[in-house]
Amino acid sequence: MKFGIYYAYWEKQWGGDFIPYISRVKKLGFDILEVACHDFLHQPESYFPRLCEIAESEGIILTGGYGPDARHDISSADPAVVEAAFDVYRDMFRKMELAGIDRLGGGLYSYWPVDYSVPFDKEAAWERSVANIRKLGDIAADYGIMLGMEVLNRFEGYLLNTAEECVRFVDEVGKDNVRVMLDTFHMNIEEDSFRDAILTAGKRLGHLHVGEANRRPPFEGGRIPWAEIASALKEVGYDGYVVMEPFVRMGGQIGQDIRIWHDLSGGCPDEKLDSDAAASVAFLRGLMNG
Ligand SMILES: [Mn+2]
Repeated sequence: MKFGIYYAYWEKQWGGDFIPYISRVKKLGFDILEVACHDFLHQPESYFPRLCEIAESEGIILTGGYGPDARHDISSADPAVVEAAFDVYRDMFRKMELAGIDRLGGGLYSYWPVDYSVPFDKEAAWERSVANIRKLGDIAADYGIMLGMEVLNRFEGYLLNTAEECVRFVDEVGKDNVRVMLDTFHMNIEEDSFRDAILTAGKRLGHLHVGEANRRPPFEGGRIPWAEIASALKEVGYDGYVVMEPFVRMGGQIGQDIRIWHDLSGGCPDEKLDSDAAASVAFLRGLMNG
């Protein structure tokens, strides 16, 4: 198994320059750097081959995360919004290919975070989403990209809240490159059992995010049953990536979107964030590869 971390651990705004994180995460003991594809639209074309080259030279794998804006909601009832979504994804996939990124995960089947002041019809959104993700899966396949349908908790999304729902969704879509994606932070809220959720996903599991219940990096003795998760992953023969997605600092658009209203970092310097991440990946590696 390979292990990664989402760059946003150190940031307050989405996007920006991911290149400095490549050597940093390598030094900390990771195999993978997950980047945000939110503003690939605004990056100059020349950025992506450079990103690819530097990652390759460091031996770091890049993966992509994306929480679609409401203006790019593929499940929308407004055809203009859906068309805008396809345009954004096409551009993103092309740039991902240039950057050597072969998988994208997140609430791609809807938008994020959901605005509950706007009324919605889950059944109708589900139908539109299945039909449009089917098309999106074919487009992604042209760029060699796998799409992870990330199951989100009720406060952030309404379409896919459990592994069972996601399996049903992915089966309706019926594309090999459209897979189930789980995240222990969301599972902790919605699933009865971590093990059962992973077994339910089974071979359809395409990507996994890990984090504590309060989104700290996983640690031994934390509140999430890491040994149970490791053994369930082994049981289903999961050979994909395990990417931690910690958020501990307040502020910026990231703090706003993630709802961080108290400082979980204790105001620590970046060096402490680094050592916590290094300890976390060593722990996961020992547990899951052991
Ligand atoms: Mn996640």
